[in-house]
Amino acid sequence: MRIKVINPNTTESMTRTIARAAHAVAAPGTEIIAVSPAMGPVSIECHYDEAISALGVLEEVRKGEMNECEGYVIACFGDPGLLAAREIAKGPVVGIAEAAMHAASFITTGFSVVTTLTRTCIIAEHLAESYGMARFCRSVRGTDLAVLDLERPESDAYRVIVDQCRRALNEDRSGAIVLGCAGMADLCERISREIGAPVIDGVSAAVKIVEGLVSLGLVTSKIGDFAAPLPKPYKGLTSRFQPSP
Ligand code: 2AL
Repeated sequence: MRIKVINPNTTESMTRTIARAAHAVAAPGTEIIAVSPAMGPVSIECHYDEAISALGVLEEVRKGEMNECEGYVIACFGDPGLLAAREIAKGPVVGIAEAAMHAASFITTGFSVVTTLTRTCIIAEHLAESYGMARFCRSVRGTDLAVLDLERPESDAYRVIVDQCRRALNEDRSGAIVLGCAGMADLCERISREIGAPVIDGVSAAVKIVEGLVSLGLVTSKIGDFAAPLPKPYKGLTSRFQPSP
């Protein structure tokens, strides 16, 4: 089974972190293709970054469809382009925020998301609402770490994240932590050991969910809104994204 894991930002080092997390959980026989798009922001930390990065995600899904990919993971915690990707993919497409939140809801009645910049908290809160996960989500805690700080040892990111995880368990009555950025994937096991509670990395969770769906023979339903986009002219810069008949 071939699963394409798309890092919607264009930082290759973060794509390698994501690829390691995906390979670590993939079943024997699952091929992981981890990529970042050729275009787009180096990190995604606001609505604007998300809107622009969705184009790169869609480009990678389009290429994946020509390369016999059977499922996709969108490896950014805002799940940019998720619903649009489902319209152009045959197989399942899963975002890491939805994967992590759903996984958390199976193992606790209440989880906290620990994420990067405080301004991104609202994005995670909106997603929890739209995924029906708000009643499981006891808090979304920002760390004021920029996404690329996660790559800088001098940022002390690990300590800052662990501190917020502990506060989520103690002050918010959460039973598990959802990591709110794909760039945190490599910290998951270490944080879990340190805080003594389950910690969910969405990249690993999404890979296992896509694997499970593909094994069940399930594809994205083309009945209703995930049907292929209607062919029509797209003008200007967007013309290369024009849906073909
Ligand atoms: C993310 C993420 O997962 N990748 C990225 O560039 N931004 N999410 C976040 N909340 O900062």
